[in-house]
Parts: sequence; structure tokens; C-alpha cells
Amino acid sequence: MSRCDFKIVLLGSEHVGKTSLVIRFVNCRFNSGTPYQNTIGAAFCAKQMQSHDREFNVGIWDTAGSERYEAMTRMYYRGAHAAIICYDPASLASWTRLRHWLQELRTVEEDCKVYLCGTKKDLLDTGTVQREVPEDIIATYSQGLHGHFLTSSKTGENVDELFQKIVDDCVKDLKVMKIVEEARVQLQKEDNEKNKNYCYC
Ligand SMILES: Nc1nc2c(ncn2[C@@H]2O[C@H](COP(=O)(O)OP(=O)(O)O)[C@@H](O)[C@H]2O)c(=O)[nH]1
Ligand SMILES: [Mg+2]
Repeated sequence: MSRCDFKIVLLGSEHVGKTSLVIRFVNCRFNSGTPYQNTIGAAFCAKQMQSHDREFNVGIWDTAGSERYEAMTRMYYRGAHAAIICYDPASLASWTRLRHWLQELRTVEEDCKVYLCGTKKDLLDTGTVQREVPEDIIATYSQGLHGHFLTSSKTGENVDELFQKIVDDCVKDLKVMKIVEEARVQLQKEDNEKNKNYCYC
């Protein structure tokens, strides 16, 4: 059995740190000093995670964020259980754009759980950059959503916590879990069917 139980999609403007967040979470590393590489269309990766003493296969879609690929990005919202909408606290433009992603997402996947993620916390902590998005605005805006995390892909701070919260929330959601269980049963059936048709002689 290998299909993903949960689908998470990452949204947000170019350069806010979506790809770095996924790489930190999945591969536990940070590519500092390497030249910026725009994600083309979207990239997919998966990770095994635990919640409530059970194992889940989590699929993560990292989208491009560029307007050039927007029509394509919409394809990746479909069926998403959760979305992480990233912004850079030092970039007001990335915050303004966030509303757009939220509206887009809601038109395609009404029930999708939404998490805001302020990126590059290490740069704020060291005073390398100045905060442009006021904290009270973020707090007000996050109220109707499933959570807000301030992360650093460089240090790893709050990255695991963000993904763990998403999976824990999905596991607690009976509607989501019903679909997950049904998909697992279906997959098992298909596996059994394949094995039956296989000739061992
Ligand atoms: N210091 C620091 N730099 C980061 C962090 N996350 C991303 N970056 C840098 O920001 C730039 C854009 O990151 P990337 O993940 O490619 O952004 P994307 O376009 O949203 O996928 C890259 O130069 C990263 O090294 C972080 O947490 N801390
Ligand atoms: Mg990227």
C-alpha cells in the first residue's frame, strides 16, 4: 500500500520560502548559499508521519507561486486536506497576496484546512530584516483559520510542529478519516486482486 492518506499543498508568492520549508521538513536540511531555483509548476514529495499511534503517508505539493503557473497551480488544490499559505513577515507584498491564495483555494476546495506560515524567522530574530507585516493584523486574520506558525527553515524552528499539527487535525476530523479508511480498504482490495491474478507456477 503506498497511496497518500493526506494531501497538503503549499501556496504563497515566489521567494517566500515554500520549497525550503518542504526540504527542511522532508530532508532535514537547508540549502543556504545555493542560487535561487524557481519551482516549475509544482513538486511532489511524501513523508511517513505518526499521529495517535498510527502511521500515515503524507503527500506534499510544493507549488510555484508565480503568476505564470497560476492556472496550473489550481490543479494542485484539488482534493487537498490542508493548505499551508506562506508569507514572509518582512514583505508586505507577500502578505497582501495571501488573501488571493485563500480566495482561490476556497473556490476549489471549500473544506480544506488552512494554516498560515510566516517564514524566515531566523532573519527577524537576528535583526537582519525588519518586520513589515504587523503581528496584530496576522492574529486577527488567522482567527478563522486552523493555525498560524512562524518558522525558520534555516534552524528548523517550528517546522515539524506545523506539519504535526496538520496531521493531528486531519486525524481528529471524522469526515476526513472516513475517506482515508475507505481509500485504504479500496487499495487493499486492489492489491488482493492483483495478487490473485498473478501466476506463481
Ligand atoms: N535565512 C533564511 N532564508 C530562507 C528561509 N527559507 C527560505 N530562505 C531563502 O529564501 C529564498 C527563497 O526560498 P525558496 O524556498 O526557494 O522560496 P519559494 O520560491 O517560495 O519556494 C532562498 O534563497 C532561500 O535560501 C529561512 O527560513 N531562513
Ligand atoms: Mg519554490
